[in-house]
Amino acid sequence: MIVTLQLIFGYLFWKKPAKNKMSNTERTFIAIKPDGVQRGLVGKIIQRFEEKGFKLVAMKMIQASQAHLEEHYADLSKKPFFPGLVKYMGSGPVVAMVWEGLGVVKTGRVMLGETDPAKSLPGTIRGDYCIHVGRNICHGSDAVDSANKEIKLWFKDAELSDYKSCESDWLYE
Ligand code: IDP
Ligand code: MG
Repeated sequence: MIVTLQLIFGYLFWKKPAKNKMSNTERTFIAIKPDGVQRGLVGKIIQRFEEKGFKLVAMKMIQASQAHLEEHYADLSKKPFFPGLVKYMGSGPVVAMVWEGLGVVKTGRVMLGETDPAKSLPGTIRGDYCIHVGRNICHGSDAVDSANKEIKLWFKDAELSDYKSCESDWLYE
């Protein structure tokens, strides 16, 4: 009897984990595109994420294959600019990174600015450092699900570092 009551109360008052609960360990995939690398903007872009307080979890320089880039941009495969986009992204090395922190996917996109640099506000990466939509120097995942997919596509599990940042107690209450 007591067990049954416990089960009923347990079920009624059990707090389901919120599906979209924000987490300090949310991760996003950020890449500095070939033009960002060629134009010497790697340090500046990394600095913005570091100074914000996000934690660098993985980073590598890689010249991606056509097949890899076609998979990365699969959602855009019907767009007229798709072949040019894949060619541009494969035209040189990119710096691929994983950054971690509360709301990092959404905030990362805000820090990047709009897809079209002409519509990006000053103070954003694209607003400050580039001009044309086809040469917008950086990539950032647009949602938590796509971030997780992109991280899997670009990094092996063993390449993701698991460490506690010494800043974390001063960044989060
Ligand atoms: P995002 O990078 O801001 O998420 P998406 O719409 O996902 O923007 O497009 C992916 C990339 O495709 C852009 O970052 C840009 O490099 C390129 N792109 C998007 N629209 C155009 C266009 O109209 N012309 C040329 N390239 C484009
Ligand atoms: Mg996108």
